[in-house]
Amino acid sequence: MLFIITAALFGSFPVSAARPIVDESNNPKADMGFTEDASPPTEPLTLWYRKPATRWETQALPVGNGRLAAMVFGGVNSERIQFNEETVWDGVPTDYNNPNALEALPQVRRLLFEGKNAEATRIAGRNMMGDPMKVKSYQTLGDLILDFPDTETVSGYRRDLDLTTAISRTQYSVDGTEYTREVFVSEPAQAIVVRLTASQPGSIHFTARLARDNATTQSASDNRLILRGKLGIDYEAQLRPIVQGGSVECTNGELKVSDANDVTLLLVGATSYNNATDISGDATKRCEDFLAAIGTPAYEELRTTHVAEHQKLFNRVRLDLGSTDAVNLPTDERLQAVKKGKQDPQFVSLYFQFGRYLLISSSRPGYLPANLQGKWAHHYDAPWNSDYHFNINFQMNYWPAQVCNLPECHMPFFDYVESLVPFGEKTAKVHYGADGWTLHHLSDIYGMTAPADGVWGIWPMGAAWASRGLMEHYRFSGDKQFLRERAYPLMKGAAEFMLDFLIEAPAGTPAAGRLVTNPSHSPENEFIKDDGTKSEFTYAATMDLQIIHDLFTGLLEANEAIDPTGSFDTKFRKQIETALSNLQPLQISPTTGRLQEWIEDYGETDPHHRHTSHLFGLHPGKQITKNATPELYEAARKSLEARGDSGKGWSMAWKVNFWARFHDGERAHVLLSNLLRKMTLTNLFDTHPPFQIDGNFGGTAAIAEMLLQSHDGGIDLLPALPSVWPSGSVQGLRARGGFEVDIQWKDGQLTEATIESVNGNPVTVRYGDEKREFTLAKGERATWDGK
Ligand code: FUC
Repeated sequence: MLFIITAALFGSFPVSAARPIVDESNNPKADMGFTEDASPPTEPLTLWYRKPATRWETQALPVGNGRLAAMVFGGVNSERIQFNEETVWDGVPTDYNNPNALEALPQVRRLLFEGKNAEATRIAGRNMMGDPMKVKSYQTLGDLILDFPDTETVSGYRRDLDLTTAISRTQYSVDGTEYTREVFVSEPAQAIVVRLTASQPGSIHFTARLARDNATTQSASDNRLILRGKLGIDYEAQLRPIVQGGSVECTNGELKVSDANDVTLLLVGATSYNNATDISGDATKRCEDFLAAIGTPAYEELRTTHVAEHQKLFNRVRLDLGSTDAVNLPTDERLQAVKKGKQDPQFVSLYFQFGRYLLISSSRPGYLPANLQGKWAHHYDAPWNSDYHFNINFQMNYWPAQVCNLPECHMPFFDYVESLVPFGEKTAKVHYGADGWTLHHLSDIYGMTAPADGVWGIWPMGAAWASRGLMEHYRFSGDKQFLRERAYPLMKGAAEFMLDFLIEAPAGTPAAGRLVTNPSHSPENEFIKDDGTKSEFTYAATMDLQIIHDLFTGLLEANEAIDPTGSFDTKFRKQIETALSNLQPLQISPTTGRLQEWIEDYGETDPHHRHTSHLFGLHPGKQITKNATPELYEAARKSLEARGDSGKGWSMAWKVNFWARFHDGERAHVLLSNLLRKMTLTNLFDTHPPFQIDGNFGGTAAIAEMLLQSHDGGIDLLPALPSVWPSGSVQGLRARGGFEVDIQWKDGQLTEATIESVNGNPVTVRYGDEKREFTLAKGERATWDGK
């Protein structure tokens, strides 16, 4: 019989400040003697484990719908589900610009041209930084804690995350009763859904509470739990239970469920954030509206719509690199084996699909883009604020979006970058007296576009780099309306800034008479001058020249695509052509044969520095390619050799992409193995440490880049296939020009590829030294068989 006591009679009343979060790492029961009889997954795209998570960064499992995110621990006596809502950021709308900056600019420029780097650094540090020059942190929304009756007799424990359904499941038995918990974040329902079932009726007993520092909790009518608080924004979470059987009490901020047959918990969250200048929304109403819109559907209905929505995106790409019996091991044991040198190609496929899963779960149309931790952060003061870093990390998050067939997931990046334009226009004016728009190395959700953190933040290249993402969307999709209405204006604004910012290098400098950037950095790296002094601050760092080349050539490409007769935006096109021909060219060091990182052939303080910025033109850019610029290509290879094979997670992921672009499958695989062995945590998150998601995304993109490239005037099939993946197949990758590509190979040789044309463009396809031309109508497929 259904017997539910509601708190409706008592109405809604505040009870207490939220109690502290349970830290499972201090819970001795978390390590109770779990038996090892959990069965392997039937689906190889599942992460699974034989023990609950004790540590957030390394073990808990991520679920998300692009706006909400959660980390599931899978505890037996106590479950912790930490959750996020994407706009829970500390801070308030702020004008970060510094009115003193412009006045200092000419002096700083002169000093840098004169080689007085230290003095330039001092003056720039005092006058040219944003005010304030720090952003505040993205934060957790809270924890959902479920406390169960204590037990020490658990058998058959297993927790997992099925990438194909985006559901995390915890299963175990206590005294003959099997318990199952499923957690997912539904995009259609805009809720975190927790489902508790048991094999015996009336066996579900637990208390639930919401917890967060500096928040209050309440119990409300219809048994809702409410968590509420304020940073600059107001934030709120509401949990509503749907209970079958047994009894429910909801008092003092605690929900008590006894003797239930099954329970569904719906957890919603919202803030008062409307946009970067308006935080006057109503968080409470938003939560109530979310819950009202969901109603009281059957769990199966919620689950089915969630899975269908996820699979619409996830199922587009399949990757088979071969398998071994390691596929039957729990994921932590597999990772340990990989760390010891086991070749486990299916683990690489799992890692690849995990990256796609993370993008689907942290970046959906209509919401903010994935930040440094996607949307997963348990902190109040996250590493690097869990913000948007534009000097590689943020862009790297989106490297897999197009090629891995998730262009919808790229949309939040475009929306966010566009939202920064008015702020970037102001920064361009106030800091540089320039037209157009600019942004520096990091941003937040309150319109930060000024230089941040320190003098290394005076790097006004962010807008130019970010707007290439929109051009890439056009290249892959052929969407001319998008090109004309969104990509072109954004790139044009970034270029208008550059036209004003570029300055002719004076006589006596190595770049005399050429257009250069000043001030400039090769992000976060330092050089040694002939007199032994060190500096990061300079003019015409190679990366700047490559980013500008990429932007200007991208604009010319866009201009021609919009109107092949050459009559579109003619005056501006000519300005770009002139500036491009006057831009300081890239230089090859006469002593090392490497691509120079700086305007002079300086010494390096850290030859293995994590940033390899001067190879931007090799990847993600396309200025340096095997076919078009063979000399620069060789010089870039020497630079990469010198940088070595180590680095932080994102840095290693970048190097896999570089080696793939050198068509060196063996070396790419060495770096990929390093990424998996040294920089991958038990839950497959990339570590910086502690956790930074760009390594996952960069790694996923790199695996695709090893199998398919399309940046060098055609499609390259299997350009960097390592010998450890002798046979396999990939389906559903996308190529520039508007193609979907399936590839199969055996004994290290291509056996068949099909290229489906989405736009009816002609295409050159290459495999090794062989080259074929295809002219395909829209929807037509060409087949390349291996013979
Ligand atoms: C860049 C990197 C750091 C870190 C930070 C978020 O500044 O140099 O390693 O990834 O971004």
